[in-house]
Order: sequence, then C-alpha cells, then structure tokens
Amino acid sequence: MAILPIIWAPDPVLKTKCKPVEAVDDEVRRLVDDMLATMYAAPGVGLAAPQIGVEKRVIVVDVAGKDEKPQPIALINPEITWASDDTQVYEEGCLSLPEMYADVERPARVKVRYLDRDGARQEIEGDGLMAVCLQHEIDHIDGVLFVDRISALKRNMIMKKMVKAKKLRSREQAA
Ligand code: GNR
Ligand code: NI
Repeated sequence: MAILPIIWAPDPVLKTKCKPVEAVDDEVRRLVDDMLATMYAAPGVGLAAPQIGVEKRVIVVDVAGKDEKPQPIALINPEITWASDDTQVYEEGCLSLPEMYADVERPARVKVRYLDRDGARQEIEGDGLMAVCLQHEIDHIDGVLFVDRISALKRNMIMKKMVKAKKLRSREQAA
C-alpha cells in the first residue's frame, strides 16, 4: 500500500467529473488500498480518487473515533439515492484545502448506493459526520469542493490563501 501525495486546490483535476468504474478488479482494489493508506496517513476521515489525481468514481471514508477500532469503507460508483429535507451545518475542512475551514449546510441524513471492494452492491445510511463525509466525498468525484457551497466572498478569500500556500510550497520544494 502506498501513501500518495494529495493534490491541493486550485487544480483542474479537482474540478473534473470523474468516470464510473466499469469493473471492480485488482487495479481498483489497489487504488482503494492506496487511498485508505493515504487517508489514514494524512490523517483524514475521507478521501476521493481525484485528490490523488485519479479521475475515477471511488471514495473511502472512516469516521470512527480515535479510540474506536477503524471502520474503513470503500465506495465505488457511489450514488445518493435519498437525502433528508432537514439539514445540518458542519464546519468542514478538506485535505486539498489544508488549514481552511468553513460552515457548510447539507442534508442531515443520506442514503448512498455503491459497489464495495468485492464488487457487491451495498447501501449505507448515514447521519452526523458520516452524512457530511459521504456528501463531501461524492462532491469531489463530481468536481465540487466544499468552498463551492459557501459564499463567493469566503470562497475567494480561501482560494487566495491557497494560491499563496501553493506558491510557498513550490518554492520550498525547489530550495
Ligand atoms: O478529513 C476530513 N475531514 C473533514 C471534516 C469535516 C468535513 C469533511 C471532512 S472530509 C476531510 C478529508 C477530505 O478532504 N476528504 O475529501
Ligand atoms: Ni475533501
């Protein structure tokens, strides 16, 4: 399992609508395993394939608490089949927007249909952080970031900071 570098916004790969997986084969399983290793190393509670530069509809999540045993879930071709009318506001972050946070309002509960690591059909229902994470990751494979769901003023402030952060990082890497 490889820990891969996470792509920072702004980057065109994070704006791409990703392609469905046609067959859950060993290559997809390797992608899932690399994504889980990368998510745990970060650390994060979720990761979407485009964040490591892969334009496929694959996401991983694990919202288990620090003292609980890990609960990795890999979702291939995930689709939201139902969203509650009631909403929740959660302060979101993103590994592709490090150190940036903003309140985002989304449906409080969702049902998601997907293929698991063995290619079997599954459905999951989540609330709280799980609901946030599922929607945040499915947004990623549609080319949407959490900053696309906040005011233009806040989004522009965060994106300006990201452009500076990326310049700083590339200068550090060059040195
Ligand atoms: O690790 C993450 N934490 C988080 C916190 C609040 C709302 C969403 C998230 S997802 C994020 C990891 C990530 O960027 N996944 O795409
Ligand atoms: Ni994210």
